[in-house]
Amino acid sequence: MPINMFRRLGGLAILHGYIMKLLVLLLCSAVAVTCGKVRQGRKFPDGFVFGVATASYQIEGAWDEDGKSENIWDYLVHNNPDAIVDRSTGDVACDSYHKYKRDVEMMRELGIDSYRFSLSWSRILPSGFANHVNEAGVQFYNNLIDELLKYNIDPIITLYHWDLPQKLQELGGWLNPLVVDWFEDYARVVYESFSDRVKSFITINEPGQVCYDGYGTDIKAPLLNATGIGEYICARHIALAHAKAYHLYNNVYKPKYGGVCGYTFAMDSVAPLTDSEEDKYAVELMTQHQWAIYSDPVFSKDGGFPKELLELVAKKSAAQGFPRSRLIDFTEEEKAYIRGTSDFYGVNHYTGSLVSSSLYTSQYAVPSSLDDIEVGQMIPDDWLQSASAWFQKMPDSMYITLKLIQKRYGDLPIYITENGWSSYGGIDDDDRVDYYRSALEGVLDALDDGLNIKGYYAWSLMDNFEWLAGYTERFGLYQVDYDDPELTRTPRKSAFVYKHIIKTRMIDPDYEPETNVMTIDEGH
Ligand code: GBH
Repeated sequence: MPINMFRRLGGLAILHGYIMKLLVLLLCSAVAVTCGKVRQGRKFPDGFVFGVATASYQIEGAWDEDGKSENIWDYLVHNNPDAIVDRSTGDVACDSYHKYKRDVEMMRELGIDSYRFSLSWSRILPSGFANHVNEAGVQFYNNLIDELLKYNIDPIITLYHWDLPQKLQELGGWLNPLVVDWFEDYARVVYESFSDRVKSFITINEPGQVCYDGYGTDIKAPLLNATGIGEYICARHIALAHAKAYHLYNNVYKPKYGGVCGYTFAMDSVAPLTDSEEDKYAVELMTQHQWAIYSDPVFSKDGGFPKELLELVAKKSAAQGFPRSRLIDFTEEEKAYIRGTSDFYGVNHYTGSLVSSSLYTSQYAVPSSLDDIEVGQMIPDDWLQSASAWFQKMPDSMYITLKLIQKRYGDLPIYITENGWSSYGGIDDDDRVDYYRSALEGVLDALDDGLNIKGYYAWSLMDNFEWLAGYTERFGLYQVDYDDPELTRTPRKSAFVYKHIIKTRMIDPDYEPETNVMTIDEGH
């Protein structure tokens, strides 16, 4: 079996890693304890931002209150309940629409600097269009923002975290080229309403998940599953929509209020299965498929989609009898319009895999974007499994990921806009504690290398509606008791540990919280 063979080769790569670690260890003991001390003594720089992140559909609830209309997630959970593992919905979720003051209190307990949350488009614009602004929806976010500012917590708004108004979906959603204008219209309302007090905006959370998960497969709403077609049409429109919303901010609101506007990508860490040239090339192709197709148009030197991907899809499309490529390139004018439209690089990082073209099997749908690149992935057995099937703890993955950004785009300001671990529940979440510590060690390693990492947002403040996994996978620093009508939030061990890291600006691997009673420290 080729898989076994490559597992063995993967084992070799890991063995190589161990040998390197052993060498480092030996070196460290040679210069007596110093290494350990230096590592332990490392501090996050002044001004480094610590935060937590959430998203509207995952926490707000109040799905039809005060004039909000249905979005694609409301529509999915109501019309296709079997698509959600536990047949749950986000109708109530964490009820943050009503409990936002408790949420802010939790942030004060943690001592965070900044809160990243997203806005529900259909709460602000119930028709999807900017013909009518729902003042009650705007008021909810005003209340939240004012509550944050009262306690010096810096709000960072994501305009779009996957909850498209259903009415726009019925018109094609991200596959309709007009979405570029619809998004700009929505962005204008958002900037008009909030940019006097909010200084950081992210246009879109994870274009790759919007396009690939939602249109190119069926792992996110609207479950379109137009493999090899939907993700590529969406990839074009979403880059243009982002750029248009960026230009609007940059031209009109930045001069007036200051502030920044950026874009956030999901990046898994991809490493070659072996040291061969083929596997290194496989890493490049998987990178192009996974995130560079979305970020190259904005951050690469020449703009546009990745060259190899364009060529591969054109070739495959022709061989499959399509009269034109399934991935339509930008015009030169569009390339120039999109390039450079982000004030920082936002990265959501969780997991990783080893890749190789020899792991490719013909099991992929034809056409599909994985079939286009002909690369397969594997996860070594010894990577710790989280509660989410897709999520294993890859050693050093945070550091590797941050270095990939630097390698591809040079030095630019980076925000880690999400990072966290999933469990089945329970307060004693030692695996999550370990995960946060290693990820943050990776951040320190990257800072040591001179990367300009400005902040880190833990995903997530509390357990929430984990998309198709419903409430079965928990990502919270705070546990939410869904059986309790009060939806009581209880800090996990990881909450105490994160608080300690924020307070000391250091990672103490031996820190054990002495209490399970959370309090708000002075000054918060
Ligand atoms: C984030 O995305 C989201 O922004 C956030 O809303 C979410 O709650 C959080 O992750 C935790 O999931 O093909 O089934 O193997 C993370 C991005 C999630 C992208 C998993 C790839 C693979 C799904 N990644 N996904 S599957």
